[in-house]
Amino acid sequence: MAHCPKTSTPAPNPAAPGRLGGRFLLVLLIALLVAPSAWSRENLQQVIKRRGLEQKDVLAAAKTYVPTGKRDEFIAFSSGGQSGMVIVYGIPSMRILKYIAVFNPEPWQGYGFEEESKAVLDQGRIDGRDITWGDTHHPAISETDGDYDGEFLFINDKANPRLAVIDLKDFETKQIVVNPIFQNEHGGAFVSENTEYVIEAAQLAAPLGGAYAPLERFNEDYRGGVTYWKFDREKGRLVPEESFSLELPPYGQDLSDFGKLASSGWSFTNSFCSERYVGGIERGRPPFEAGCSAKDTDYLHVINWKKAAQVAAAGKVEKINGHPVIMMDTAIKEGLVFLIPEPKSPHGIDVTPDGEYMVISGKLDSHTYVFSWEKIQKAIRDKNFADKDPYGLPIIGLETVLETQVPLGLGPLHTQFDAVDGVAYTSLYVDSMVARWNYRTGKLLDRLPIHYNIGHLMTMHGDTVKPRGKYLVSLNKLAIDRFNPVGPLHPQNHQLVDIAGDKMELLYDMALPLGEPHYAVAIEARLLKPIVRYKSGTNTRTGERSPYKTRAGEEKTVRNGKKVEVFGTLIRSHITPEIIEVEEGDEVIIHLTNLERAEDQTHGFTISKYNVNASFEPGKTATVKFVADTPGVFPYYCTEFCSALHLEMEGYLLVKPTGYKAKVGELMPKEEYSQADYEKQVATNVATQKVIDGVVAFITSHNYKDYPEVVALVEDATDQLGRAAEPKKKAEEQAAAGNWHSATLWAGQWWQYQVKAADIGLRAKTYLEQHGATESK
Ligand code: CUK
Ligand code: CUA
Repeated sequence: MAHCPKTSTPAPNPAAPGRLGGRFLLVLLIALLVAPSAWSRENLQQVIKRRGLEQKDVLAAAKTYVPTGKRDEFIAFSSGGQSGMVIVYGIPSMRILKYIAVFNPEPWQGYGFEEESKAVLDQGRIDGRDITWGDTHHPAISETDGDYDGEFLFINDKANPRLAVIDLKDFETKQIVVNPIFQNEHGGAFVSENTEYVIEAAQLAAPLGGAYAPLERFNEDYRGGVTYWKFDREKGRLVPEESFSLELPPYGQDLSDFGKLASSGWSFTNSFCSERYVGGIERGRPPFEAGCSAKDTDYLHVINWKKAAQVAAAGKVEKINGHPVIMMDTAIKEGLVFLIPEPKSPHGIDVTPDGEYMVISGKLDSHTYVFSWEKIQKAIRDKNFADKDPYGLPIIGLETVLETQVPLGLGPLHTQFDAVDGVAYTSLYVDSMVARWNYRTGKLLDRLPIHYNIGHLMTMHGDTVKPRGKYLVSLNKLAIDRFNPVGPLHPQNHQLVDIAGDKMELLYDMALPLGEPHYAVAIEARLLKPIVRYKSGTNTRTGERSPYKTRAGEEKTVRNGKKVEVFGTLIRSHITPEIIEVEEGDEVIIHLTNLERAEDQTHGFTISKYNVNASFEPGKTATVKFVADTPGVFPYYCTEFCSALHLEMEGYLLVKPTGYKAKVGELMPKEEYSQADYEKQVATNVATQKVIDGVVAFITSHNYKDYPEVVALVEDATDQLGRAAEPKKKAEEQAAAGNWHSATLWAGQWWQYQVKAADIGLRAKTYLEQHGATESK
């Protein structure tokens, strides 16, 4: 079917297309019948031997293999590091399902090419500059009552302090916000228990709001901070007007986490350079890394965000760049921020599922520390402070709140939790290991070597109130020798670990060749409910009906001075209009609507040499815009292999040179089809209809209504076949008038709709056969 003849030459086709499809089906059926016996020539033992596998390999394969047509139990969202994207994959298969474009243009999704998505990227402009990349670190799934609800995903950009909102209804980026006061950030995105706020903590201190100050004034003028972005779940957007920040000392704030259950209403942010050291070897000073790890401890910031929100709402703020900031004096007066010494140069701060403990690891300390929330609260209540920092913030003594201190190994970083109460997993960067331990008993339970240099790790729902256990993914920084070499730049390695048993078991290595993922989150697949199509004419980036929505039959081209605006449609296998004629220098705006309702019937659109590209999922309306400043002939076509006649989904943009005059006698090629051509085509169509009737008979006699997938296919096929009526009528009219050329072409168009219907019908038939539908006569 891929080699069906072109629209303009239907007559010379020797074989009826339906019969061709039928033959394909026959061949397929025979292949399916024969194949198992071919495979069974080698048994499992022989394969194990031939491939040099061990029993544990086969077991690992059986634990991770998801047979064709079956689905994964969990879906992971991984940051894509420098790619600026989010990577979506299934667990346990580790099959990559999608790259979601967030901070950078991405052609497949049309992101940054269509006007609608350009508008999203434009929200991320900084100081009038396009920022076409991001360093994504921490994805966060929206939560309800402290557990993932599967509605939204947030991701931060560490390099250019930004947050993005992805709607999990369609896995598309809907919003980017720029932090109004920071110069960079790291401790985002983390969400509160009911996604009231998304937190973003600064990292490298700088004057708030972007002003200049010399490094000599670091202690006085440089500041850190945290921003609480208000989230409006109804609208699915962050609300800058209702968001606020807290000014913090220039301590290099790092990761954050929200409290939950017992510690509800509070948030925690650690820091890694409370020395406030400023390097500068060019000024003869020891480097940052030496000065920033001189002291034994840094500070955990304990913040009462619920109260802070009230203080901000009461207007006790300073406006910086129009954004409300609670200054440190106010924070001290209102009792909003408390510091606790923590092991030096820590990385992760992770609140236990019950919210009772805060787990902190210092990269340069082999212990992981567990702070007790009860003890922290008591110290705050009793005003039991050991000291004040140079800015007057109260410091609670480490010993006052320390519950336990567990030696896990070298370079502990991040912690996640198990479904089993008390059990936690901590990544050991220097040891390249995962430690399994119990934060209640302080006992180390197991250690598993990984390859190599683990950063974050992730368990299923591992940072929620209800971790699911089962699997752990180790997000490794280095792959070194694990995969086939691909040059000096290596992929990253996500290793899947089975944590269901007494001993952790390594199951699978997945190469991730898209930036350096930092954190990932995994949700039960059943909690995600993405749509398969948009309401017809949707601007997918706003979720609203596009004013440019175009219905079948309402396509038009409107000229207004030097502006040419096209309102077109896409449907298998046709772009309307097929010809766009403009003058050199015209501004061309093309709005297209994908009229399809069928699942996965995406069309793409490109015009050669004009950097025009877009993606149209079923129901989507989008716009491309350019100035036709180069005269010439520019083919356009659909970029998705959407049907048997996909190659014919094409057209021409004609850009007439200024002052071009048509020559006398310029005509379309001479018309040439005869009555014989027409009759041959009609015979083909009649034969095709027989095949369709046969397929329909099969489907309707096989309780197809029990299969929603087939019902959708049948609807789609019926729709396609319904479209054949009009060209059929036209063909017959033209034939009656003796216009054989035109009659042949219309008969060809009639046949095309039959071919599409047959194609879909056969897919439905195959589906029924493969799913064991029985005859219901
Ligand atoms: S970070 Cu990179 S491994 Cu940005 Cu959470 Cu720890
Ligand atoms: Cu539409 Cu190819």
